[in-house]
Formats: sequence, structure tokens, C-alpha cells
Amino acid sequence: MEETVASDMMRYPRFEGIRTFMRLPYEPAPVACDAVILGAPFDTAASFRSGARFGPEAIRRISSLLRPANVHHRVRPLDWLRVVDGGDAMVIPGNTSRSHDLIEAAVSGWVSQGAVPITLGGDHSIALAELRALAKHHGPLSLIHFDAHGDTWDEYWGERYTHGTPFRRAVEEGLLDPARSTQIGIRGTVYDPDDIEEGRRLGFAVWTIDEVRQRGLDGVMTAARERAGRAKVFVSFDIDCLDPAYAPGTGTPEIGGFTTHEALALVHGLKGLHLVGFDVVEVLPALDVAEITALAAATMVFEFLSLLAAAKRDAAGQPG
Ligand SMILES: [Mn+2]
Repeated sequence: MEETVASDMMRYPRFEGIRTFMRLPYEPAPVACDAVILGAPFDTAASFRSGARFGPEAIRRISSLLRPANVHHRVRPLDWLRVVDGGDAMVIPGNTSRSHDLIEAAVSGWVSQGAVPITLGGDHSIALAELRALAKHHGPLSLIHFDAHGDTWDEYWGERYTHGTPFRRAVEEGLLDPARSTQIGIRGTVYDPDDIEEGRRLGFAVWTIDEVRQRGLDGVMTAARERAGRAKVFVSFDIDCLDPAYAPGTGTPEIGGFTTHEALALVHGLKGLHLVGFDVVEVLPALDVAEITALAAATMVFEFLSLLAAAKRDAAGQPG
């Protein structure tokens, strides 16, 4: 890889430069690369607090803090991957369906260039647009979904396309293979005690946070990996899977969530899967404190890049 501000942080202090993700090169139109960071600043499908449209900007801003090497995977992702920041997909505030079409088109453009899309939300409704783009290219996907909520409700106030419904719509549209899919971290108050079963009725494996605590993080991720098998996997990380103490800046917080340390262990457990897309959603900067929510999100993106790089290194049969 050529030296860039992204790759040489000793020569270019991390606080310098324009805030693309980790100061990666900005490419406003799709180019051939291994992975792309793409913002989807849409938040008008949120059911409670709005403001996640500023999530991509906040995640990019704090991402300059990240250093280039991942100790867990013993890899410097940018040594193995060509990664660019593709800027933001266009959205139309207040029009979910047109925004989803625009996000799908943006993701599609990058996927057809061979890039693994890593999308920054935005509210969780954007996952449906990502899945439409990815399933068109890859066929039905395995989903591994970290969230306080299953996001498998049918509708809100007669609206079928909201941030609480994307994974039911994705199953209905044939974008997911529920038999290979897992939801992890579900908790909080619900509309009906039976709501927690909705994901299971759709065919997903669902781990409430109590069940995760009983089984253990490694046990849950082993089960998720076995269930996904060799399928192509889309990973959706709703920042509200974290406890509000670790991620206060989000629209629908639920107490009793994961620590950031636990989240790292969960995401490390994705190693070995055939990963074709990621997102981190529901970061709401106006309610964040000391950028900790955005930092957690940026770090998850770095972990996703590290997984892709470790897979490429391992496939090349080279250590370190
Ligand atoms: Mn969600």
C-alpha cells in the first residue's frame, strides 16, 4: 500500500486532516477496492428520538483517534486491504422509500466494484436498503444482528418501513435465510410480552441478553457461526445493543446492555465467517457524551476491517 495520511500516523498526527473515516481517501463514485465506508444519514424512520442523520459525521470525526494495528487479530488492516471512504449516500429526509432506493443504489454501485460495504447509519431502517443491494448480488444472506431490539415488528402507526421493521421486511422479500441467521442481545420493554418471540417465528435464532449471560459470549458466537456455516453473512450492529452507560447517544436506549468490552468479544467471534457486508447504526451525536458512543461505533468499524484483513491474510497463508 502507498503511504497515506491514513496509513502513516507517526508522520501525520491523527488530529490533522479532513475527517473521512480514519482519514482514508475520499472517492465520491464507486472504484474497485476491498471495502468502502459509506454514510447513510437518514433518520426519519425512527420511532422515538431522531438525530441519527448526524451519525456518519460523528463516527468519522472520532475515527481519527484509531491507531492502525489490531492486537487481537495481529493485523494492520490497511496493509492488507484497499479501503476508501465513499462519502454519503443521498437521502430524502421524510421519504423512507425514496431514501432506501438511493441507499440501495449507492451500495449496489460499490458492491459491483467488488467492495465490501461498511455502512454508517442513520436509523436501522437503512439495513433493508443494504440487504436489497447485497442480496441482488449474492442471493439470500445469513444475518448476524447485534441489537437491544429484534426490529421484526410488522408496522408502526400503519407504517411498514421504519427502524423497527427492517428484518421482517427483509425476510418477506427473500433477502435473508432465517435458518442461518442470529439475533443477539435482545432486551428491554416491549409492546407485548410475546414480542420477543417474533424473531423466532420468522425463523431466526434469537439470544436475549439474559440467555447470552447464561451461555457465555464464546458459546453464543460459536452457535451463531455454526448456524451461518459457509453462507455469506451480513453483520448489523445497532449501537443500542450496548448499555446506555457505554452508548448514551442513541435513539431508543435500553438498560441492561453489553459493555464495550463484551461487544468487542462478540465481534471477534465473527472470525472465520464469509462476511460480505456490515453496518453500524443508530448513533445520535446530539445525545452523546464525550464522543463515547461514536467512538464505540468507529471501533466496531475498525474491527470489521480487521476481520476482512485477517481473512485475506489467512487465505494467503501468511502469518502477521
Ligand atoms: Mn435496531
